Amino acid sequence: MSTTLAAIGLGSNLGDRLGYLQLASRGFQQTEGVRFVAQSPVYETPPLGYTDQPAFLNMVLLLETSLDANALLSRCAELEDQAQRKRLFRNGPRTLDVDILFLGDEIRQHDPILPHPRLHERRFALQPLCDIAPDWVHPLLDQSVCELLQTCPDDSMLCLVAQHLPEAAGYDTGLSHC
Ligand code: PH2
Ligand code: MG
Ligand code: MG
Repeated sequence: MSTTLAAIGLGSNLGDRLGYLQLASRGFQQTEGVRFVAQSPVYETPPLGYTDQPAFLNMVLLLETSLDANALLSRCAELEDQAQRKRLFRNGPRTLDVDILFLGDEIRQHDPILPHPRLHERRFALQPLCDIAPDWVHPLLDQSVCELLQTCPDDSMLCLVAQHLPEAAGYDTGLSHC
């Protein structure tokens, strides 16, 4: 069966943020048709866009998958539901956001739009992606993730809070000194 490499962006800025990232990571590890390849470090990032909301934790997962774009999007939505995500308003605070950033070199104009339409404008997505897949070339912009990061107009300060997710839930990472 043919498989594709997917880059998945995770974000959380409500409640047990690290726990929600873990929920998503474990959820994908238990998904049929998905093989877990790599996880980025976890960063604390200032909210971009609508700024009157708490800081986010962001990270990226690399998955090898036989799922197509629609099936992968459904799985992302299921994991957001498991985190009791409430859609308050667009770009508002959320327990868990799970976005497909890349699915191989697939280009799509409809949900899920691929590559993610705002990936190249967002340091909170480009930095963790660059940590684990710097040479991945954006199929529309024809630049590597690393090059996109260097020219990214977003100059947010990201704070590295963990090299990887802790194994056990509820782990104290001492996020407060960020
Ligand atoms: N997600 C958004 C809007 N703004 N800012 C940060 N720092 N991290 C996010 O994940 C994020 C955001 C919409 O999905
Ligand atoms: Mg998002
Ligand atoms: Mg989303």
